[in-house]
Amino acid sequence: MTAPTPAAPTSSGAADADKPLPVDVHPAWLPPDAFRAIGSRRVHVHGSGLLVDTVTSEVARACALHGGSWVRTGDGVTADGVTADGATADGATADGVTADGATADGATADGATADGATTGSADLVLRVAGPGRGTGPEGYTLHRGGTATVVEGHDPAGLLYGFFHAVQLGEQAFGAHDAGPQVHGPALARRMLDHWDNVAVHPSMGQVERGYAGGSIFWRAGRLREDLGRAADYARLLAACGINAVSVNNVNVHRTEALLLTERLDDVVTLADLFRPYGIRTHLAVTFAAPVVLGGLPTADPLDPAVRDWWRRTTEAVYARIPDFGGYLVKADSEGQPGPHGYGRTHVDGADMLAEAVAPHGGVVHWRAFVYNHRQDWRDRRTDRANAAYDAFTPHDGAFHDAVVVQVKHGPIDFQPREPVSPLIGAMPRTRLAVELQVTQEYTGQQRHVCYLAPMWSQILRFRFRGDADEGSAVGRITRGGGLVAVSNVGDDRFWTGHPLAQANLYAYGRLAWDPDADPSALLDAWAALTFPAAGPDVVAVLHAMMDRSWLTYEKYTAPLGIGFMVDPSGHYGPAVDGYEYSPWGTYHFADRDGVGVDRTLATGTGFAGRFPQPWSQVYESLDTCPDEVLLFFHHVPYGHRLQNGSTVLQHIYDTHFDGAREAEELAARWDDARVQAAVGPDLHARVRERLAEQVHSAREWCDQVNSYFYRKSGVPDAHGRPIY
Ligand code: GCV
Repeated sequence: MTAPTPAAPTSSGAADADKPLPVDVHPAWLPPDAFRAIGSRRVHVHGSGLLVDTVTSEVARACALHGGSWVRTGDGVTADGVTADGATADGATADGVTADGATADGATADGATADGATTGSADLVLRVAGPGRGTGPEGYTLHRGGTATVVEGHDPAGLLYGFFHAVQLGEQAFGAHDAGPQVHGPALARRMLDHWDNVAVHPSMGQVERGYAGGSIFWRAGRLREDLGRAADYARLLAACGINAVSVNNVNVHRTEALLLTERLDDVVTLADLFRPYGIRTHLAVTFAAPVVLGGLPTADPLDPAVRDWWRRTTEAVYARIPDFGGYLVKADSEGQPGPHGYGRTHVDGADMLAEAVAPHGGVVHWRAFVYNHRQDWRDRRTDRANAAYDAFTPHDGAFHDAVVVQVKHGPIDFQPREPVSPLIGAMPRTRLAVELQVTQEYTGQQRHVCYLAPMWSQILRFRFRGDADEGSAVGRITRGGGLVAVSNVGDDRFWTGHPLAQANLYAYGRLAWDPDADPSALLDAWAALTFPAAGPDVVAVLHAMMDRSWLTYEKYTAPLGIGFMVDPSGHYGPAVDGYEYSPWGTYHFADRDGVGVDRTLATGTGFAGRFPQPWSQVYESLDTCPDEVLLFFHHVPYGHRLQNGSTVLQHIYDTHFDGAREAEELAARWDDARVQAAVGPDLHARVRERLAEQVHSAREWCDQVNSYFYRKSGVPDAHGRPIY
């Protein structure tokens, strides 16, 4: 799939030609068929600017594919592309369209006026209407009424998102009249993906850190890729699910990657040019040590005037080349990355220095809160990694510059399949916060296992820090200040994500960032309808049966009851129950012959439960009320402790592991269905089948290792006498 770089109609009225899709790259949620409903109709685009050009280009491509016609008016330009009458397939006609907004015969094509005031005979009108009508930035209205469906963008970005909404609706966009214009707009202003892509192949982390889908679509072996067609296609896919910001390099900024800020800025300019037509701003991860490693200064002390001046000048140079540059992303004083602590300064000192450099240009600094002691003594039970970010950042609430967004991982540890929500998110009311999710499946099966993560993210976004009655304390509300961020899961794999069903995670993430209250099951429907247009209700039902609860299946056969980190330390795939137990990383389960879990209570433990406001502090503190799924995160209990579900901890571990392994087998059996194969195509079907075989194998390994471990520790057999080793 290769998207054209959208361009304004030229003086001959032509929009950019569509390029044929290379057959070997899967089109994800934008296959040609997804554009059938629009592309087979008469479409009128009205408005001006780059993003309206993009919409025009998309419409032209759709009409070229499906035989419809289009007209573009606005800003003194009129162009049309009536393919049905034998005109050129690239959406441009040779029928005498002039650059002055009128056709040669003095009337605009298709009955529309040059100012777009009438809809003429169009079936779909896409126009920029400007503010008003209840929309906000990037918003739009969609109205199925009269003879035409009308999408009106608040601004060109709104038109782009409205267009993709109409694509997603397909024929429904042209169905029965609705009650009136529906107003749509993003709940969160910044909807971002971070790439942990390295420019140079890292000796242990490779081209993409925690990447499970091949190489990077941006970088290859130390250089910007020559063929950036995939990056352009990616921009298009992202716009179609609502993403508007991308950071293009790993937060662990190594030597080569550091250079992107200065001598290799051209590469960033090139990527920004690819993203811009799809309404996506480009961000860059930078090293805090840049003044030293790039600028030759003796220090990176944020209070040193020469350092501040270096950042100011360097940032000016970036904006001179990329006027809409999004800003910097910084992992500082974290897992060995340099930061202000090295100079005796605070996070505020460091982040504000960068904010002062980007703010005059409209940029932001994403300052990550993933800060903890990764050289902990495992013998020391008082130090708790779960407390680290909370303790490091809450004293600074209200102190950060307005252009700083503190970026907080959703859980207090590190993207485990189950963690409580990070209490830091609820404890910084005077700071702009972004919540960070992980679409790449580092700890959730590495895109070898089916694991639809939207239900987990939805649960996080709906979590209310001050209880059910306080809607304003929901994570999805709090994050309005800074937006939602996630680590991307794509690579140069021809299915984009290694496991083709992992595409759904990327799509759903974008949609949840647009609307944190969206229903994960409805998002799966939307994704499936776009991605597999040939899938009837029976096949969609199979996808639901496989994916809706796949996160819970994964949880069942891996680490139990929220304890986390029983994963192989070398690659974070597969079981190693004690893999981290005697390590410096601060992730322990403390299993012994009597029990398991971490005491994080205020009364007798590390006090983590007390970092939550009421009611959660009390809910988590008490064994009687702590939810089963996070019990071992908060409490160290005997194996015989009875869960709220009535089972003992040990029997629950046995049961869930056997169940999980069996459910993995059921997934594989469901996929083996001729109707599914027909709907998704043999190629994709084969790839998923291959991954499912590995999932079944891996789930069995997890089940047997975890069960055997606890049986050997406790000496207590399974109540049902199933095989344990
Ligand atoms: C980019 C985890 C991952 C690291 C990652 C880090 C982070 O520890 O395993 O690969 O580094 O999180 O979020 O910075």
